Amino acid sequence: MRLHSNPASPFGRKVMVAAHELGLADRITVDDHLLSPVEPSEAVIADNPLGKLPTMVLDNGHALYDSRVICEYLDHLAGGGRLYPQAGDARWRALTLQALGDGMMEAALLARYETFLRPEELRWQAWIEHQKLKVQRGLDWLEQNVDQLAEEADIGSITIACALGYLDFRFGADKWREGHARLADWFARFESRPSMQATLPRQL
Ligand code: 99T
Repeated sequence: MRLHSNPASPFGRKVMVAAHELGLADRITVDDHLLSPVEPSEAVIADNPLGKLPTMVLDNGHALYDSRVICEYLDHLAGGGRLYPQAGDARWRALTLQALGDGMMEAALLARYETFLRPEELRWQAWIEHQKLKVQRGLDWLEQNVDQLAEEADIGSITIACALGYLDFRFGADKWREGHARLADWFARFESRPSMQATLPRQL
């Protein structure tokens, strides 16, 4: 399997953390790309019309995206039900945590594109602030509900951990740990997992 990704992408990290947890990482060849919405990669677009990372190309040539579909595919490949609790509450909880973590990463990424990518004269401060407020509300909710986060890896805990790792990587100055001590403790434990250590974000 070939994965179009980027070592800075929290969505790409989510896929690789899942792969490490499932014992599948060495079956994936990673192709790193530098791209943005205004400087897309033709190689990625050839496999995914959205031009987004991560995109996985299977050995039969079929492409899978986005990170949710790829993670579910990997879980299936590893026998199923490993990262996705099968029963009742635990399942809906893990999937909803995945949605929260993905949403926090999307909001953080939109705030980053607005500052880093958009020409200065076109920047919209209220947009940045409201994207960051989504992240802030997510952090506040997680701090209050930290008992919902599994100590073991499932699709919910992996996604939230990748979102927090992305905040450290791109928004360190915002000091998300302040006011979120219980969440910070959970993250410190989770981040020590070999799967998280093997996928630390870096600039390409
Ligand atoms: O939107 C684009 O055209 C380029 N952006 C991406 O491909 C980002 C890279 S993170 N990926 C996504 O937005 C994927 C979201 C999707 N729902 C999923 O896979 O779950 C780059 C981070 C950074 O450079 O800071």
